[in-house]
Amino acid sequence: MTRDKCWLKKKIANPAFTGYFIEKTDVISEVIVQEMDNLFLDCPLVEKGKAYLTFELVNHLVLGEEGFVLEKNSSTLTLSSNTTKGLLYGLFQLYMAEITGKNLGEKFTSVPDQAIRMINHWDNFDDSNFHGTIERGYAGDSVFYLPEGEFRRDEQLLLEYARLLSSIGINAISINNVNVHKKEAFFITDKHLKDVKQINDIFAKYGIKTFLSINFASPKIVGGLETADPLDNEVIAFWEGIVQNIYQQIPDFGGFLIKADAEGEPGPFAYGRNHDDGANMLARTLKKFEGILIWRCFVYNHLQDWRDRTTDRAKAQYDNFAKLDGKFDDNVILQIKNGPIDFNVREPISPLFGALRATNQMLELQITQEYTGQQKHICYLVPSWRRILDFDTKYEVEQSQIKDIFKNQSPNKRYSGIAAIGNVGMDSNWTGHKLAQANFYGYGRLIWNNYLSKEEVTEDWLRLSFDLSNEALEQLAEILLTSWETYEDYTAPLGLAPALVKPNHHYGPDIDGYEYSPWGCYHYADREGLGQFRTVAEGTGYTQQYSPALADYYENPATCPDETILFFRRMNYTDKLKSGKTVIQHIYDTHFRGYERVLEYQKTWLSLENEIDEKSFQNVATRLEEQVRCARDWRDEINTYFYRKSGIPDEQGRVIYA
Ligand code: BDP
Repeated sequence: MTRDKCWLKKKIANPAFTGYFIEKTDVISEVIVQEMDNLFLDCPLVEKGKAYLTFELVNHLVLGEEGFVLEKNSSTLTLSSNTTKGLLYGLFQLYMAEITGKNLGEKFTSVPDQAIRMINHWDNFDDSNFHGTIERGYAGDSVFYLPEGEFRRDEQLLLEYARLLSSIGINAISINNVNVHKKEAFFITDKHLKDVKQINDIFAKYGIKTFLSINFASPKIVGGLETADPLDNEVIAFWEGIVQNIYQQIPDFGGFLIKADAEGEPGPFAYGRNHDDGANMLARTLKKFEGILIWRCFVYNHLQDWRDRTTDRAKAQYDNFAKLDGKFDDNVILQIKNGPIDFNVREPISPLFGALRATNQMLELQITQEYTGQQKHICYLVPSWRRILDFDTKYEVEQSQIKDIFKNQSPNKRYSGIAAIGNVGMDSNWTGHKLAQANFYGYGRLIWNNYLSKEEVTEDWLRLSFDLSNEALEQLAEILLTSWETYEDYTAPLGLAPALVKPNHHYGPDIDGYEYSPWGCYHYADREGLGQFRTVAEGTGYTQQYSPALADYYENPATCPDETILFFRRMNYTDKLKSGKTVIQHIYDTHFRGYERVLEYQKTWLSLENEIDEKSFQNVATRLEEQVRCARDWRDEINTYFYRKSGIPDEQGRVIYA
């Protein structure tokens, strides 16, 4: 399938750019030579006055394994790094600077802020019904697996994907769903290792490590044992054999990712063991091959009784893992979702961040828009990730912001970083919605450089993707940069997001869909008010899982911020928020505002027909029709519901009492 334009497919149009003359080819790898061709071949090659680009392998401590320097010196540009991998990153950066017209100055040094920068694929090889699909995927089938339940083996496609990943600095990837179905459990065996190796080797060329998601019950499913007890000798021997065999065939294999004891996936709890028992056993088998074991903290009881208000899903991860701090081996990494529940449009930060001081840790974000419009709605997530990275946990440590915690509080800094669930599939533009490509691109840029502004990332992507007038660029940047809050406006205000959405597929409103279910996502609305019971004074005491300063901040109604107030506490409809509005009026106003904004986005987009390539224009225009329809549903269902519950009319008389 031919792929549409994406950020690596633009020709350098800058008339001042005269091409590069490469020197010192002896230090550059095959892939760099290829990329010189791919990226710079189409530029006007004017022999005279051509700039020299030299590559240098150096030995500069500050650059680490992946950093690079681009230095200008009269007519020569020197790209240096300690490794060829770093040179490759520098080359991509150079290309992007040429396209966006960015002046990198006389000397530009770039070193990634996070050691591991990963994409997790939730791609299904076999989930009994839907082969080759992607769990929570909205861009077509998997790039790895065919609908017939086979590996796709499309080397060209995977190479293109590897290039995209590498160009934004991704250095690790897991290639199968964390919900590991029966056939996928056999990925770790000879039955599939050849195919895994093919994928591994393609990504390795671009400096990307391949990981497999594993099933904790593999000793039973694959090995035919009676048990998967992590302390059982036969189980240990089983895993040792499996790992030994994998590394024999794929010496540079990354390691395993695992979801255990969550949402029905097997784990150590079944044997009366804990997560450190399970994780350490696996990690020890990987250790001598320098393999890593990434253990997810998304562990909670999805069968809780809604009648029992003392059980709180939000508390589960901290309760399960904070007490295990320091008990994990040094090649185990705990991977923690940004919020305590799931990937809702807005949640407070998981209280595990900052609480773990002696455990390698990674943040887990979600690029695929499971809860944020499923790549039918424009919802640009970089502004939300920017806020997450900058969030201050208020622990009394030197650097208490989220972005600093992973490396500072992981005993083995090389084993810390950020992962996210990817959003690509077989759709010709990779992400289904053209503008969702900006989430993929922005994720990589932001986790490489945790200090980049959301405006800069946005402008870069727009310049790399379209040929826009300055005015159009501003208009599109405005749409992208406001779209996350717009989505929040017309869906779930004040931290109510975990409730209100349609159960299972998570698209569109269903206010009571989760209300009397075992999933732990409730709004508790009655005729007086709504909101969770998570304070000490009135509820589960979830607030106390934060640092002392934040615990007080969230506990106290005077300081708890409006944006997540109903996540923490119950309020009456007539209570005033910090904005001065009543809760009910806020709900009405945000829903009307959100919908109006989507209409404006649509108007703006349609006015840009001449500025956008035909395919992308139609792609977004069609999806905007659906966004308008869906936003209207959200607006009217939420507003009418709360109007009926509260009996309080909208100050402006807009709500339909149908
Ligand atoms: C939820 C998804 C579900 C995933 C789960 C996870 O709805 O499909 O399996 O998270 O992260 O967001 O494991």
